[in-house]
Amino acid sequence: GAAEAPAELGGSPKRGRWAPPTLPTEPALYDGPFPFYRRPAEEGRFSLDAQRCYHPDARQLRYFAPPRAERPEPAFDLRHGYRDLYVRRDEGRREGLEHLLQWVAGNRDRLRAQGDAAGRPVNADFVTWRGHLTKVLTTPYESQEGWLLAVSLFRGTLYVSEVETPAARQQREQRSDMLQELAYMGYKFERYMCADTPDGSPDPTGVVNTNEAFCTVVRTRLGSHSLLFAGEVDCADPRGAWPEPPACYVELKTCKELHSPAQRRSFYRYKLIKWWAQSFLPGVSRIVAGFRAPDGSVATLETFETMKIFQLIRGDRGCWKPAVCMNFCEAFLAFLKKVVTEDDPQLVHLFAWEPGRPVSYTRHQGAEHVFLPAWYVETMSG
Ligand code: 0WD
Ligand code: CA
Repeated sequence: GAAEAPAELGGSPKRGRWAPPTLPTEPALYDGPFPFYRRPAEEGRFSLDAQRCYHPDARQLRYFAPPRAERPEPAFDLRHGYRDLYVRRDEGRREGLEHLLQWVAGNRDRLRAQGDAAGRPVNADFVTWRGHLTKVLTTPYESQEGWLLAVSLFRGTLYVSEVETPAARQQREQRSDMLQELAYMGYKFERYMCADTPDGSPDPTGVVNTNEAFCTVVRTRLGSHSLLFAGEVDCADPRGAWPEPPACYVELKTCKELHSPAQRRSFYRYKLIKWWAQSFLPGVSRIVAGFRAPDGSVATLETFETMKIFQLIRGDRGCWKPAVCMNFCEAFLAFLKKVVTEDDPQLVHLFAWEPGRPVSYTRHQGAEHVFLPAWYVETMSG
């Protein structure tokens, strides 16, 4: 596609000395036709319970149960319970790909290439979290936060796992009470919008426990790359226009109230790109936003159809383009395939990116950055 050439650009030798290739991220280099992206198909589901324990089922799936009107009456109070009804996940525990790998190991009989007993145990070029791909998609337009992605090739499949940057770690550990309350408010919004059963109604009086999660595992293809990834989804709407997963899933978001056309344009430019990338990747068809007033109340809801977001931004010159995001992702995946060619779970290539710079990488053999657990390597080697 349009984005194949740039991978080569950074690889030129400097004054005769070999320099490892880099990948440029300027949007103009990826401005071509939208690449092939196969409609994502759900391959499986799993849940994490209140103790953060893995279950190979949909027990944590919740159901979309919005108020009848666009303006909830009375308004939702997103601050309610922050002090006394909040059980927080231990974010210091880095989980890496752990739960996704548990799902893969549990489904290994189905994931092998059909009729190919000698082939790779997971019939996909890439295995990763959806959230990591979201970061890749938005890279050409990101000016604030860089990322670090660790990559290992194991039995024919590239595994991609995020490593927290020192800057992100510092931010997380020093997060102000105000930012922590904002994060809580996002989860509280879900309690007002979701029920535990398809015909139930929300019970916003209960505890918010961020250990709980429902994840969908999808399979898709971007250009020549087959992908298997998991993402956490907020709820399903079995009565919506698209009743089948993954299109039946609804992503819930909160956002500061918009008061002027300038605020709305800025929201489209800087926030909607992340919402779009996150939901487009797994084929989630709708995003429902609650707009917060300064006192933490939500009186306005707005629905964004994922496939129609590009129409909202099309008129704004200088805005982000979905094709650029996808072409960059395709080029990045091609770059990984080109660089990481030795099949060895103990070998890790760390791909690093900071705004204003190209993507670069370093090579690490043994211990330090190894992220594929021994139990997984053993299970998948048998
Ligand atoms: O340990 C790590 N480095 C990470 C673990 C980083 C990112 C995610 N995770 C875990 C999450 O806890 C969850 O089990 O991976 C799973 C979600 O993966 P994803 O869907 O690929 O992640 P992403 O698209 O970034 O986030 C989806 C949702 C978030 O919704 P919003 O509306 O805020 O985007 O997953 C939740 C959150 O609700 N989430 C988290 N929950 C607890 N701890 C975290 C986190 N660190 N990150 C995202
Ligand atoms: Ca959400």
